[in-house]
Amino acid sequence: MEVKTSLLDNMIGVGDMVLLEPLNEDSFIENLRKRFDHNEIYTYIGSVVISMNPYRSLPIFTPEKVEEYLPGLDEAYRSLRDQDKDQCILITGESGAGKTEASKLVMSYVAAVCGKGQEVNKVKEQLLQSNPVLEAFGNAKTVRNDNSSRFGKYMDIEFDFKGDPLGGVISNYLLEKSRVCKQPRGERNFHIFYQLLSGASGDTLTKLKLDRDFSKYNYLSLDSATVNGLDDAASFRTVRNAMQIVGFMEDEVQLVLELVAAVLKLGNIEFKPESRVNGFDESRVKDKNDLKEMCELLGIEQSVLERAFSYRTVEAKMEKVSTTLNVAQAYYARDALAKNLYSRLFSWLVTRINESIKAQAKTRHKVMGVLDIYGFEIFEDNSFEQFIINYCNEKLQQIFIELTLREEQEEYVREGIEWTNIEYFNNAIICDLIENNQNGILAMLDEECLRPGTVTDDTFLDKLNTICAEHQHFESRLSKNSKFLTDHSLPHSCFRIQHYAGKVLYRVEGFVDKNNDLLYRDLSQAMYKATHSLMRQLFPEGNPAKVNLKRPLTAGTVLCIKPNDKKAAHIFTDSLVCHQVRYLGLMENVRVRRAGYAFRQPYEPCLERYKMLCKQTWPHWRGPARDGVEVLLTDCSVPAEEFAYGRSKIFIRNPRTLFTLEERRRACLEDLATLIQKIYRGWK
Ligand code: AOV
Ligand code: MG
Repeated sequence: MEVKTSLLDNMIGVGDMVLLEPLNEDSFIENLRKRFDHNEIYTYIGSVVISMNPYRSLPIFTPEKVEEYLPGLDEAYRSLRDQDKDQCILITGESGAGKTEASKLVMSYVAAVCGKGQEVNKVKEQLLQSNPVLEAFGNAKTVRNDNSSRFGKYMDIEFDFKGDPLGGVISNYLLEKSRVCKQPRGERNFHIFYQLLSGASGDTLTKLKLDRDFSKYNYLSLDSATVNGLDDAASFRTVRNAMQIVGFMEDEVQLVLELVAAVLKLGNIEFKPESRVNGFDESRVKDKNDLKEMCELLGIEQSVLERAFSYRTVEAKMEKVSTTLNVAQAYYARDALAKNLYSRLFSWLVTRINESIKAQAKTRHKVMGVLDIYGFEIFEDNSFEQFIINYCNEKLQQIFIELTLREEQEEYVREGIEWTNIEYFNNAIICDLIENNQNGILAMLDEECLRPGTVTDDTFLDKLNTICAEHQHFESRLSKNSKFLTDHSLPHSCFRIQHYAGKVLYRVEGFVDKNNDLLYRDLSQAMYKATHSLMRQLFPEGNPAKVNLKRPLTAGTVLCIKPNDKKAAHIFTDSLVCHQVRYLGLMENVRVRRAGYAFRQPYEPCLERYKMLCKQTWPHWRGPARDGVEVLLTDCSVPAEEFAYGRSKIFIRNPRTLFTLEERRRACLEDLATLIQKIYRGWK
């Protein structure tokens, strides 16, 4: 048996890096490559899953197979059901590495393993079908990924005590709304625009006052409007169908599509200057047809909107003053409105989906959270959006480090388990550079946006330069960090951050505006007056409710790796994989795991749960719980090297050991139940 296993390992590599001999970076990458060549895209580091993007569909993704191929998930699910612990699955990796596909697999897995009844099936179907809806509105083709997520998503799947799904809650973070108005070269707007124009019936389009031709719309980039392998018309039918399953009424779908159409119309409104006697140019709408149609779609009085594109009311010292908008300001106001309309529609969709899929609070037992964000991005031209996206990834890497490297090692030390420390790169220093309350980049940007006087992107950069000058992860041309003073590869108006996943050069142009994201009050008031029945909900005065991310305590992790930069199957580029293996800290992770223990539990609950498996501990153990656990485990003849006794907890090396105990316990309980029934029948 042993010989067979190692022969197999030679061919297709080992399934758990913890077992890899010898362990070094070369053998690590070689192992990934062997497995990739044999369609084995999952490899473990203890409970962490490494997933290699195959860029083609493999026959392993049927629901039945999912279970077999993702034992890590199985562990998360069992812990949730048996150990009564909330679970969280964090999915990380750069753009295009396969995070979103992995998150969908988690959901298919859940659907495959648990209960079957009619009610449960409906819940499962709704949870699964929320994906196509959110992807249509929140994903887009980018240079890195034809179906790139442009928002962060956290979904809690809620279970009852039997482990059947009851429903879910989705939270969304920071949709990249600037995409609505402008897309980088080679990229598209959100899928829904193209899907609607390609897939809707002629009748629907007429009602929405739309034309099938993409080129009629300013907001749709044309150089990459059609994407190989994407059938927008078919996707539109899928999305419509999914909306129906999730529980949208026909008229709600219509309302949503009206807003999508209104955004396209809005983009076509153009302005021209009109000279005034006082010498100022005042903006006027050029051709009123698009304005008129947009107002009809939303039920807004045309004159109200027209005025809001020419004037803006400013409140000063209890007085309302009306100032005129020039053409540039009018375009700015138009785009701000489009971005707000669309992003608020997106948030509304999430709220609406949550209404359908939410579980009955009474019966909720445990949750499994799945986090899928936009992956780390480096483009030729990086702006505010990349800055925010990369910051999110930096934070996620922090959580990952905390969970797998820092907390893990600290706990061994705390519990007095023999331990040799393993060094790793902690990116907390980069997070601090960005988020520090006093002089982090975000704080400085906010401060600059609030400062009276002339604020431009360059004044913001000056400010950054003076404060960040000494930070080793920050570089700019003006930086006092002399090594970069002569670095002419760094253009003007740019700064560079050494992120955990690579150096990124950001251009400051647009940072101030995008951070301000000003929607003039006249426009939000005009929207609030609209008769379209969603508008009042989309433009309430005051703050939108904040989403807060509560992360359950224990976590499983999926790390997605991109094998090549060509979005192609069968290609494994060593240097690219190696780079990802390094920045994700995978070698350090294997080292910690190898020396470590997968599970731990305080002595009391452990003894309480398994005491029935041993005569000496059942029904009561008199004495310290630690000793009881020792007696129990010895009695169950679990090998000594499987355990370590900490100060307050028992540490178990292999999760399988725990499952064996669980199975014995279940058998024991069943025997007990049978016995009780027999006695009961005897009485009758
Ligand atoms: P991402 O979520 O990590 O990127 P996706 O999950 O969207 O990446 O994957 C990108 C593409 O790779 C998919 O559209 C598929 O074509 C292919 N792919 C990924 N995983 C698999 C798989 N398991 N099997 C087959 N093909 C796969 V981004 O959202 O851009 O960060 O912002
Ligand atoms: Mg994604």
